[in-house]
Amino acid sequence: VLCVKEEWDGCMPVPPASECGGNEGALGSVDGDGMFAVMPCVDPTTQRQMTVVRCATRAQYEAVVDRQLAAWKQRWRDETMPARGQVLRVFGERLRELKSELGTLIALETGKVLAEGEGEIQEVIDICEYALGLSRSIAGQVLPSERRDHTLLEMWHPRGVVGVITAFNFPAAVWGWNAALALVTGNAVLWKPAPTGNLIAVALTQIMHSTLEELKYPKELCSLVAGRTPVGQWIADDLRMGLVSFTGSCDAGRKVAVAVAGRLGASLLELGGNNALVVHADADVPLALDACFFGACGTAGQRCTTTRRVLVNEAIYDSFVHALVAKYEQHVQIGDPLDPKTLVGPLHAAASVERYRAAISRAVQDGGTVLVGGSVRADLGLQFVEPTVIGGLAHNHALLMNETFAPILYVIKYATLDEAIAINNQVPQGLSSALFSLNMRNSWKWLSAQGADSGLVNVNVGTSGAEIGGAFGGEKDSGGGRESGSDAWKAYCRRVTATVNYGMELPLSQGISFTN
Ligand code: UN1
Repeated sequence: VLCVKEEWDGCMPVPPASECGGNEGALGSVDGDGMFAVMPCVDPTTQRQMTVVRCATRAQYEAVVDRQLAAWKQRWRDETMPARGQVLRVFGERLRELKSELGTLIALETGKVLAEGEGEIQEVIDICEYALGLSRSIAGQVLPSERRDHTLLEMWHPRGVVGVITAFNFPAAVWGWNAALALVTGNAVLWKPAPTGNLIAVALTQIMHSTLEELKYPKELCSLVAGRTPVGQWIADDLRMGLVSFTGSCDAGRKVAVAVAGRLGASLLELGGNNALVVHADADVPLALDACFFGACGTAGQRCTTTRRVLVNEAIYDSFVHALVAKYEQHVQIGDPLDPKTLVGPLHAAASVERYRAAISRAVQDGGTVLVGGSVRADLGLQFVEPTVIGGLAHNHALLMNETFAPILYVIKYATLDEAIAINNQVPQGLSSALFSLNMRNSWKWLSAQGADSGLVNVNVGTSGAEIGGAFGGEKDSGGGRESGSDAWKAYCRRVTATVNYGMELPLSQGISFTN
């Protein structure tokens, strides 16, 4: 299971801290053949250590990137786009065959429920198919030239190696969006997964390696370096990275952005959200209730698109909140993520449980009321918590301005749509927003420039669960990057503006005459 081990045979002595990608990592013995900096892979349901993954050392990292660059120049940069698309086609087919096994591995490693684990693999399959389509359709353009007998063109070329740093909560799909588009546009991909998402990363990388080798390409085109923050820093600081794509918290994203900008590099940031779902007086209430339930409880509240705030119009506030609480009471099924009946698995890490506990006790201290949930379910395991709804806090209370990555939903009462839009937009993040209304004026206003200021803006659809066909990403502290569909592929390319003169003269632009 240790891909690093496969590539780096033999014993590796413990490297000095400055050269090791596992700063907070345990030092462990692997197979009794030496000491390594390792990361434990822990099942969040039982806290059982399943295995360990060795952290890359600085020397290993350097060698991996060198080999990637060589493979890229030799076999990938100049390959045709339809041929690159075939790699994604075959890879996607393999994933289709293994969807249930890979979905189960995600559930085991992250605590996500089975249906969502499989859904994530489906998302990778979908983006592979999307990339296959792009491989026959990506187009530059021909622009009008002001000079006679000249053609003005725009073309898109690969950037080189794309560093992809992913978060624990979508340990497969986020890499999939990045890798599929980066590969089809002609880049090599270096993946640093979250320390709690290493197993699915190893599995996907091995499937990608066998696909590449079967199609006679070097496997180094898609490499994996496991590690903690130092490995992410090496990627951010590395001039050889044509693009750094980072998914994670706003705080970590800010550090990556500064490091990459410091070397004038390109970054693509997909950071936190603080997403509101607005239920207007003219809403289809059962629809809004379902959307709220999935948006707030799905993935145990650990999506960047999770519904964190529900703004309810004063005319229906009491009845809506009553129905929402009843829905939680009847349908929240917490338990083993591998049991198909479970809707809410454990939080992925012990630290998340602490953050959940701290947010709820602060809310209560400051006058909030727990309407449903609110407790850690120690009877089920150390990392199980109840999805929680809290009322009674001001819309600009610190807890509602920040993202707590746990299933806590705050309810807020508002009077007019303008007020709801203002509350929706007052937070620093701007990833996803949803309005439930059957009124055309309200809906279009919400979607307009006067409306929600996030990257994803929905009507009668919840905040989470975006399809791959649209561009995915947010504004403000959510990072500003766009991944997945639409023209997100452009981020993985360098743009070339080319002018070709097929005439006998050399006219200068702007009509300048440079003769005497
Ligand atoms: C994330 O949580 O980082 O829209 C991504 C969604 C998913 C992606 C979430 N398709 O909820």
